Amino acid sequence: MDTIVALGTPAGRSAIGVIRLSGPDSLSILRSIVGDDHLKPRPSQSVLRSIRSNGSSSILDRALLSYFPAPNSYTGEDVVEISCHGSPVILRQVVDLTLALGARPAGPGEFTLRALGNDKLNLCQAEAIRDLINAQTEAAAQQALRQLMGELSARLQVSKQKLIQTIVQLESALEFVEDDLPQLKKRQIAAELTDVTTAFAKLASTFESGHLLREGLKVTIVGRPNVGKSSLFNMLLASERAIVSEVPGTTRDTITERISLEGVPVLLTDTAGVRDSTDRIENMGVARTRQAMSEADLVMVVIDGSEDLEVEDLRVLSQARSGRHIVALNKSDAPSFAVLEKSRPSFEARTINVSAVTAGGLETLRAAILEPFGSVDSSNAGFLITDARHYDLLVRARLEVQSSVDLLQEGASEELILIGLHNGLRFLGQITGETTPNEILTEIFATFCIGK
Ligand SMILES: Nc1nc2c(ncn2[C@@H]2O[C@H](COP(=O)(O)OP(=O)(O)OP(=O)(O)O)[C@@H](O)[C@H]2O)c(=O)[nH]1
Ligand SMILES: [Mg+2]
Repeated sequence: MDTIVALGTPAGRSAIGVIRLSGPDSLSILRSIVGDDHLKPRPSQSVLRSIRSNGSSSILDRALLSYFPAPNSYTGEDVVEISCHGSPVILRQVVDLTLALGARPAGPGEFTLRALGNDKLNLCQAEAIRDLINAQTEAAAQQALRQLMGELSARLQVSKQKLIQTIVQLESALEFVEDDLPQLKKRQIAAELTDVTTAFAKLASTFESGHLLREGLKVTIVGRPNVGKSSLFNMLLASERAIVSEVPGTTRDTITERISLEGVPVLLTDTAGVRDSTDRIENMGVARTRQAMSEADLVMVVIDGSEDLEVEDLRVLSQARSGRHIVALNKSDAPSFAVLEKSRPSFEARTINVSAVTAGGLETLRAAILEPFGSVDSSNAGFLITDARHYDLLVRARLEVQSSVDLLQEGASEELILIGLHNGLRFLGQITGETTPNEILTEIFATFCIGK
């Protein structure tokens, strides 16, 4: 095994930059760069030393050094952490020193891959570390943390145990009994396996919310000029981000900002008002509006409820119809709003009366954005499946076990029943990593950042 090195903190200036080494030569490399052959910091202690380039008397930096001997380290190998001043110039020089002494630049997630190889964590815990780092909202970070603490593995372990017990029973029946399984035994096994499939189905059903929490939603606000798109955008952002004015055609370009709705990360895009124009720049803006509309998970069509519907409103509505959309009927504070309400045709889509001026309807609008995507209860104590890979394997495991239950009830032979159970167990093992093929592992770790 070689020794790997990477910057554990983001590239760029910062107060402190941490360089991390893992592998058998970590300590000897550390000793070389501080020029002390006997240095051995205790795991619970950091020591302050000067780092010098090889054979030179000039100091590169004063740094705090930590040493975590194998196997009690993150990777399970000898690990060294060097906390330098966070200057990109210094960090580069120190990393280069370690490279000259035989370390190799770490690939994405390679520290965690080594931790996995040394059984410091299982695969879904490793993935949780990646998700924790990437989490865009508190709720998403909470879910990642729960997965890291082993909640998913623990839940799967219960079902795994039941599957293994059933497999043992069926296999011993195969070996020792000439006759078929007694009816009572069969019923018992069927009940156990049904418990397993129910648990899988229950866990898999949390994916809709979990996926939303992890990936978030793209929401695009569209409408004809001056209906209050930018005003609503600012209201949802709780900040005066976009320019608002009474001049139609104020917004020329798309503006995107991130917000959190019930813990779901939402990328909200304000767009240029859609109308036929002879202005070249405005038309470029409208083209961008169309693009943002086509990329959205949900389109919010804004209509000015204080005025009669215009042809342009109907045009935008018909363009939005092909995808998920809601209607924000804005300016509900205006006196004409109530007057027009009586004659206004109702819209096909979910319609919310709002006012960007009084913030009336804001909560309803926030809820309506999430409504089409199922209920997201990120506040509740439920554990959620957030990763499509886990979901897919759970569904496959459930189908396999279900097929075994069906075969059992049809009176099929133990050999046949066992196939589904072994497959189910294998799929579970792929979630936690015991049976994950190497090429899949490579694919998963390619999504990690370098230095983790
Ligand atoms: N009374 C009232 N006026 C509003 C409301 N929302 C926006 N306005 C006014 O409507 C005008 C247009 O608002 P904007 O938010 O700039 O409209 P827009 O849809 O972004 O317009 P463009 O960028 O030109 O497409 C401004 O004068 C706002 O103050 C509302 O809820 N009530
Ligand atoms: Mg605008």
